[in-house]
Amino acid sequence: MGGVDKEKVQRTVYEMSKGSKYFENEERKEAFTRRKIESMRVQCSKLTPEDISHFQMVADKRILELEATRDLSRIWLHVDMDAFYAAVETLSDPTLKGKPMAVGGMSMISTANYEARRFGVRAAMPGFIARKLCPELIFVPVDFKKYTHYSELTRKVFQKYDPNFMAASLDEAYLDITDVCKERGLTGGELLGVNFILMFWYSAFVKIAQELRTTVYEETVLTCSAGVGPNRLLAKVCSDINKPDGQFVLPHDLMAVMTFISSLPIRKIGGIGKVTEHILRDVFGISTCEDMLRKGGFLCALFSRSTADFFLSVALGLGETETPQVKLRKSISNERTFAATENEALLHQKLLSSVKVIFTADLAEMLSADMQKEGLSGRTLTLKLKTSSFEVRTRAVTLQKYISSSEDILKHATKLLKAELPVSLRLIAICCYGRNPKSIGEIERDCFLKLNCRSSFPSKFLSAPSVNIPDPKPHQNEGSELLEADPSSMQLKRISLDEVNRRANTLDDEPVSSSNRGQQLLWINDYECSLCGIELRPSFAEERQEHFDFHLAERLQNEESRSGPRTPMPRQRFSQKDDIGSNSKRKRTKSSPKEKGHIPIDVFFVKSKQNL
Ligand code: DCP
Ligand code: MG
Repeated sequence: MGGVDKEKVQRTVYEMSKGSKYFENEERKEAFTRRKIESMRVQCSKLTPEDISHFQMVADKRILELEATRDLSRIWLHVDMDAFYAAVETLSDPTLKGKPMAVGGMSMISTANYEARRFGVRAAMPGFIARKLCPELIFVPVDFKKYTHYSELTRKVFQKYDPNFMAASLDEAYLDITDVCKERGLTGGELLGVNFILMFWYSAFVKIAQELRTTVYEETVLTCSAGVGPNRLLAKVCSDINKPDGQFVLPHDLMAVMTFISSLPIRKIGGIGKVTEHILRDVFGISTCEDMLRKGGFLCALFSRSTADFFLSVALGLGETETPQVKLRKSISNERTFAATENEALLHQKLLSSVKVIFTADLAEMLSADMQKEGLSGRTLTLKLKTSSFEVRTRAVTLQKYISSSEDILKHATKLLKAELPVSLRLIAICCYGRNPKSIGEIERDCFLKLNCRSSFPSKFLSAPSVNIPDPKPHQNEGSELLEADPSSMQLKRISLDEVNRRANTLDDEPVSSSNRGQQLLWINDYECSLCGIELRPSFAEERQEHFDFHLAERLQNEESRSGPRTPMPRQRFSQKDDIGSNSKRKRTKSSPKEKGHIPIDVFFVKSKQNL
């Protein structure tokens, strides 16, 4: 946000959080990123001129292949409510209008209104730091019922424009408005290459976005922002440009897209977070999408193919254009953050008694209400826990029967939670989903269902000719091996140590992490899990990682029950997590004796980044 004294904010956050677990965790992450940057710089310096020119050709070939998948036939609109929780609270209490306010409490705030953001107050910031930044800050407690009510009102409006709209959260949705445009006499094909029609089309999109925002306001008295583009990735970037209460429409034209994306700072792209931004900037000097295309050779040389593909495709402004086939949700989840307590005795008491209230009676009720409303029942229950030292643990159980009542959810979730005690927690999330296994044939068909619209790609974005380019060099050193899960078959397969090290050149907390390399095979239309049908959008990187871990654990669990003792995993691969605390060490090796068949997922989890 403009006008924020960033230095002052950083200083205050530093002073206020110094010595805290949060601070220690941030320091650990930063040290890891610094080491990664150092090691990648060394690898870069070892590239010979021949290597560089080879990988540049590889990158150029890949750019052309990716470009061939560009689809400009759909029109996507992304809508995001402005300061959602804060705006809803201001509707309930108009005296808050114009005053800096935050929703949440002293331990954590969920969001802040724009008045408070001018002081540097932002979502997921501890309230006591927010108060230091803005002493006048008013705190309002979170009230999910209100937000759900207003969310439903907005969704009724979205439905008029796209009955299959994709809700990304309570306050955010993607709408395919192609049909609305057709109904109003506009289609994608007739616009390409004809300037005056393009202008007409553009102004029609502007009108539709404006009309939708006005209707949302009429129905809710809340403002929202919208973005229109040829795919979901671009539509989302666009909706942020004129926030709050604004919109931005990107013309459906290749040159317009390339011009727009080229100068875009990489951090604006969903999926490129702080760590990735830092690494790309400090190792390669990349700060915009154009830089990313130009340095494509280095990206192909140092990252796995899927990671390099991710970078190149976002640099081209490519994104999802098809609505996932699944209309009915097969999973449902809920998550809640609360103040972590470090006092062991207090904590124990809290977990045994008040967690029952906070988590089960409350959270499980919400979950169950949603499930029953949507006619959903689930068989797999997953519990995600974040400890006070920010370690994330995932525990899951697959039940004999499908469940949907809060009593059943409560019963099984409590069992999972009990197996973790003693522990200091700051977040509990539960997710329940059913299974909808698909055959490989179906998955492949889904993947090829995409309609591709070929277009001539401007050669100025390439640095080498596209003729007779050889395939990438095979990787040397096929010698030593480690085990990893192949998500396409859910089988363990052998990979070379060199491959592990190469994959280590993916990033820390981003969706392009090394283990996501396999995950791409697992997500149909980059949205739906091919094994169980759970829907998770690409930006839910952490959740996807956990979901992948869950399937891996499930697979290993089945294998174990069939064939006796588990295949041992290389011990050193857990080294970084083991540093987190002796408590977690103890937990990792402990399976729940009560919940037969449940083994903590972390036991199986292999993170190749830890081999750096
Ligand atoms: N939210 C949360 N914790 C976060 C981020 C958001 O609980 N770390 C909640 C509060 C937000 C709502 O989700 O109001 C929507 O999130 P957004 O990121 O869209 O943020 P806002 O709608 O508050 O603000 P903006 O105007 O930037 O969209
Ligand atoms: Mg919002």
